[in-house]
Amino acid sequence: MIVVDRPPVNAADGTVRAGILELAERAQADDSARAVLVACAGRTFISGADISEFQTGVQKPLFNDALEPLESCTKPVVASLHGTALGGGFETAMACHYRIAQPSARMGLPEITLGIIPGAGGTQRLPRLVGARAALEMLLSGRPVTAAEALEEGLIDEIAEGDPIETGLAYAKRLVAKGAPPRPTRERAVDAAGFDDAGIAEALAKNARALRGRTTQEYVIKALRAAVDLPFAEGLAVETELSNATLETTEAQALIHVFFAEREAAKIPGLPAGVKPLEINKAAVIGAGTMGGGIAMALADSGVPVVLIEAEQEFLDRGIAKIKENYDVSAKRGRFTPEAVAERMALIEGTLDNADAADVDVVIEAVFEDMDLKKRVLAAIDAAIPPHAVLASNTSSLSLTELASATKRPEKVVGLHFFSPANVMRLLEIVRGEKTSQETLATAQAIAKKLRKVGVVAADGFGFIGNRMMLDGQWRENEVMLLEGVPPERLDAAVEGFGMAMGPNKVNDMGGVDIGTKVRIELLKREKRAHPYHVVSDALTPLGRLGQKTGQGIYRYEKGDRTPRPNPDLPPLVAKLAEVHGVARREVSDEEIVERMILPLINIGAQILDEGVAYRASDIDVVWTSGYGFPR
Ligand code: T1G
Repeated sequence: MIVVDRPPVNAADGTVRAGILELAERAQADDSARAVLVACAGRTFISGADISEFQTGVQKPLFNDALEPLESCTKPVVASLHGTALGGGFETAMACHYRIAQPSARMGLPEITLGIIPGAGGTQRLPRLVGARAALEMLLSGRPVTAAEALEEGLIDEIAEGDPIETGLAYAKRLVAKGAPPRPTRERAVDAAGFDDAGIAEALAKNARALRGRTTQEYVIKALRAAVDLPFAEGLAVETELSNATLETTEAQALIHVFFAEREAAKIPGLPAGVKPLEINKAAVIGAGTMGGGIAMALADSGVPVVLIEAEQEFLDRGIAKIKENYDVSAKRGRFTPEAVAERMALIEGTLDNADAADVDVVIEAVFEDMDLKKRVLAAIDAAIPPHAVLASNTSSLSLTELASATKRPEKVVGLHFFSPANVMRLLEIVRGEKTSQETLATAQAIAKKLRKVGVVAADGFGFIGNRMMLDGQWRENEVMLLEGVPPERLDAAVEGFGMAMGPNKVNDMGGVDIGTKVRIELLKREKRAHPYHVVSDALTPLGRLGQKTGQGIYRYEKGDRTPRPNPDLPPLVAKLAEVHGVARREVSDEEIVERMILPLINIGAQILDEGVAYRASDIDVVWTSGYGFPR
């Protein structure tokens, strides 16, 4: 029996690999051993190679050296999977002769999400188990499969409920009893059906959105080609070469950085060990508009019952109808079954009465971005909810400390700044006011984890982290270049070419030009900014040119069509503003556009760090990669 026990996720570093190697050789040499079981203690089977080794240096023995004696063992070798058998963990399982799994187990090769390809035989053994075409799909998406899917595809031999070691032992004994032979995966043939140009093109198209601007997919295809064309040992050598090459890419270094940065962001410096987050069993959301509705959906998606509070029946009905419509659209796209939609809708209870929030653990206020209105709403709900409950505001620009002063529990007031659509966007900016307690911050991070979001803590300053960098950095320069005569199409195309999900002018029109203007009005009450500061957008708002929702903003839109089209009304307005603000028109290269859109993010980020608005530099990276479309 080889049992790996390296909490929290049995990541396989050099010590784990050395253990597997030693015990596999010992089992082979031990005549009393009739079979070998590979299993793990704790919450999961091996969840991959220890990724931190890619930053500190990979120790010996290498994975392939550790797996060789497992596969070549002359006794049946069984892997018993539970939790998440990923990357090197799943490769270990595929190097075993037989695999069983718990019903809740998931398994796969997510390496492409780290900018690398498997390096422990995954690209050579997986196609031998499921065929090259199916292997291509799994390697390009990086999506783990469930135990049920794995059984259907022949990746595992059995699903067994119970303790993974006991079920593994029982299975191994049954194999011995029926004289089952070793079954090295390497000796299987590769079914290459569908792994041709058309099949490859189809798989790439299917994953095009996630692989935009990426190169790792090319290495995946080369490795699979080697699996199809070459004997196992030669294919494995090709994989090793390609896998090492991916590790050298900036892409991999960036994605591995983001992997750890997202996990680091969840940690609150100086949080005393004894401080525990509150349990969140029920929530209330105030305001059933776009943000409030999305936040209610995010809570329901995570199984948290929600009381959705509105001021008027008409607004409440409209809000709940919009939630149902959004769920129905997702169901049509196959994301939810009708039963799942019904379950989620059943978790959302609409009301006009704050008293219905008498038993909640957290309230998230998402009403109109107005200080006085929010203060009134917070003061009213403060009186209706239990003393332990946390009071959060979804404000994107107002002083959290001032909002908290309207309540009798400022230590329990925190900013939970969601991004639209709130049930989709991964980022949750957690804003700490001057009186926000450590327990409340820990609770906010726990809420982020529960909603499967990435929580990043920001101090209560001008635009927190994300909006500050956007408004003072990228978008400010974007507007200056508009005044210099650069068409929005060129500005957006240049940064999208760099890798941004969407150019600032399209985002501005999509979110609503007036929203930005309102945010700036509130922000500029806190700090002054030198002009020209977003003068184009703030000239469009009073003209009612608010973007997609009014048919024109920066761009023009046909009725019912969200395609941005050149707007002939923009240049004359911009020319007048350029004159007013003394901005000369000039030639600007695409290279300069990218520099002026990206470099200010670094400068403002450095100021934010210097001022202590962010705990750490990597938090700023997480904000922009998970909330503002910066290419990971
Ligand atoms: N290496 C090192 N540390 C890891 C790790 C790993 N593979 N996986 C998790 N951790 C740390 C993580 O940083 C955090 O640390 C703690 O464990 C809990 O993680 C040869 C080359 C397994 C689904 O890509 O997807 O194998 O912050 O908060 O939400 O071909 O972690 O507490 O100090 O994420 O329950 C392939 C990566 C590697 C899987 C659990 N494997 N991990 O999620 O916990 S490349 C992966 C995950 C490879 C081979 C190649 C998730 C998880 P800390 P967590 P979780």
